[in-house]
Amino acid sequence: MSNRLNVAPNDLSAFWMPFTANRQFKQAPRMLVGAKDMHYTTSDGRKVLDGTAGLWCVNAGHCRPKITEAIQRQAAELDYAPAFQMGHPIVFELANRLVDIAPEGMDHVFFTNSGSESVDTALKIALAYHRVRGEGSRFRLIGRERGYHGVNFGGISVGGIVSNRKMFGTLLTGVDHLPHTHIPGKNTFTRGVPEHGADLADELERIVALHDASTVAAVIVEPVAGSTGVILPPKGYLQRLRQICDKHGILLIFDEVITGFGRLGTPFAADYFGVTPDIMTTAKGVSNGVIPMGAVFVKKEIHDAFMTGPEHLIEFFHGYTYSGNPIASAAAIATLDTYKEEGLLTRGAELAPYWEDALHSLKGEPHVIDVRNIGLVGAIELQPIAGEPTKRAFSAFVKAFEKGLLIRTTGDIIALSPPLIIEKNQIDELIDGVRDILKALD
Ligand code: PXG
Ligand code: PLP
Repeated sequence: MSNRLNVAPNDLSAFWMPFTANRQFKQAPRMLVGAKDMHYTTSDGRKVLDGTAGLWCVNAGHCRPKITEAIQRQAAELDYAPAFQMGHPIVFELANRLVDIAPEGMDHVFFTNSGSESVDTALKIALAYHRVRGEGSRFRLIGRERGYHGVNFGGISVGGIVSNRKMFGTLLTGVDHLPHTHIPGKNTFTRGVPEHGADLADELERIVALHDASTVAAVIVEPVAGSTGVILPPKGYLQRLRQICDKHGILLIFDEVITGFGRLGTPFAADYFGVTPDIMTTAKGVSNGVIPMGAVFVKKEIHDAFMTGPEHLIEFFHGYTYSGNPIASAAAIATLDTYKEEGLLTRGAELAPYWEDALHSLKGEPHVIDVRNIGLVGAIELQPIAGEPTKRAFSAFVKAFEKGLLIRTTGDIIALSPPLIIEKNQIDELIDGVRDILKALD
């Protein structure tokens, strides 16, 4: 017999919250109880404008009827089907739909349940791909400083966030890191992609020379780094990474967990920059964040390299209980329908100039030392309080929530990434709200 009745309904202690200051939160909880389109509703009945699409994932806005209905229908019809050695039609339909909108040549999809799982899946595909081709000596993975690739062991190994790595032992071996591309002295208050720094891609040549190309399997980067404060690739940088990878037979992985599904005003960042990776990791926007799902896109040649040997044997020893589960698949198809009907995968491009002007109008406001933008992403970097990094931005976050705005902060950077359905007057509301908060900050 459950003892649930003995637990006070407002007892917050059992849930160990992810990436949260648990003790602080539980003293003054910020609870969301409802959502519709651009807004959340709080437990005290207030409306909060969503300036972050949840956590960069609710690209079509909240509680969209088509997605809700698809989930309800699917849950009543086929709730779960085994993912291994069995199939159901919905996931095949979804894979075809995704390939249709993916960059040219990315013809196959492997399903996961999160960005972290997508990243570890992509790294494993890269290693195994070289091995099945008889190049098993390519075991090294190259990430980048300030990269975020989720929290699983592969992802934190190639990731470049010290606090996400330092507690967890030796991580994966054979990993090296490119330098990040944030160079404040040279690129400040840049509108869109910055001018300076394409040569930072040449560091890959140095790393390859050190280890020898015959040991390097793959390079993984976020085309635009989101989590560590919106760091843009300098003009020509991604093209140069692509060239160096090609020259040395190294796979290029784009982690598009944030940039995928319209965030930059194109379906994927690969489209925005005109650079096609070999493997592309996605999650978040694939299902509008509503049901956990991730999708790893793979070039035909990589997939086909596995399709050799006796046909009754499993080709790739990897997969999750919930890979492509029916309800997530139905949610994702309804999400793609919604994106299509409302033109959301390119709406960011229409709004980007307005968004850019609005963001850059914050230049000159108190504490603002940089503003960056691309597509429907923005970052406002604040001067940290001396000796107390992150405190100023966190207090902006708390004040914003009290004022009815959901913003996201990382370090002393405010990151904004609203649902792609945002209207111009809501952009004004968001940016003017941030302006008022900046003026009131210590
Ligand atoms: N890769 C990238 C590029 C990401 O941005 C992940 C992998 C991991 O995805 P999952 O689904 O395992 O969380 C991410 C996730 C933030 C923030 O505020 C960013 C993420 C997640 C939560 C918060 O910057 N990115
Ligand atoms: N741990 C145990 C004991 C399991 O049996 C399984 C899956 O069968 C897993 C972990 C992996 O779970 P998932 O497939 O949901 O990632």
